[in-house]
Amino acid sequence: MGLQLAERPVEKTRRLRRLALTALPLTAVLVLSGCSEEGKRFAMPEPVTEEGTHILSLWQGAWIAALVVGVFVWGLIFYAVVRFRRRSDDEIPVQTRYNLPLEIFYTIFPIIMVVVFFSHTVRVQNIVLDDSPPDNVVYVVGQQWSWTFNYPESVDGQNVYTAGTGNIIPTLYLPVGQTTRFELRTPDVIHDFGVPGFLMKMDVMPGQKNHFQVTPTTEGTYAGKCYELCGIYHSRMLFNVEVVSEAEYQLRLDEMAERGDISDEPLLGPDLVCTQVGLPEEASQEFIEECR
Ligand SMILES: [Cu+2]
Repeated sequence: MGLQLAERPVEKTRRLRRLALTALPLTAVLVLSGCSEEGKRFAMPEPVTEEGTHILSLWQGAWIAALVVGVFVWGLIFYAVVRFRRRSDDEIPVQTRYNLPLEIFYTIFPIIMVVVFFSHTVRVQNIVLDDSPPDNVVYVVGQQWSWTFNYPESVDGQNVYTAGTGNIIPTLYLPVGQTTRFELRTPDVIHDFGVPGFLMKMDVMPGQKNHFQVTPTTEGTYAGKCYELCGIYHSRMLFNVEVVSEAEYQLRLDEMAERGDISDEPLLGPDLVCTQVGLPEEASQEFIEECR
């Protein structure tokens, strides 16, 4: 008996030390990651469009709400574990079966949470999928295995375009401060058009006319990609986005026209979108020439 009593405080100290050793690095990681800009965005990329800032706020709000609830629940768990632990081998802790107020609370509270999350999601979705008339329209065509960007009625009332291939990464140009609508089309399988900096992506489906619009706020070059595993060379479906001034935007469109990348209508089908998998760059240029 005397031995047992002597061991207990030592055991307790050991347990506390172990708990501190686990909790300290975890807290340090949380606090330090919270200090960085990326930590404040909860690992989301920095938004470069007006719509992206709304998506970021939704993401941050959801994380903060989830963390507050998490801390509350973890607190209750630890409180119950410590407060109602078994204190000796011949004792059973108090066995409580029903607690009506508590049961009502943990039924109603999650419902309120779901309603709050849902209403904020719908609000942000309505902003992001806003259909008001845009300043520009770009027909984005996803094809195995690249992208074609069409700018209809943009140079002398005609369509100009940039067609990527499996070896040529195409660039999409967008004027800063203007709203551009992406009309998403594909002649083959389901792709998914997205740019991390926009915090937005959308499926590109055969027979389905999906669209969304963005208003870029910061000039710069951003990477985009296909987010849907669309086949064997899915990983080649990369593209660049250049957000430029209005003057440079017009200049880039004129360059496309000068290069001969001009047509009456946007190139939407497999016959007109000339891409080929696995060809070296010169060969694929030849292929494009032939195909025109
Ligand atoms: Cu794809």
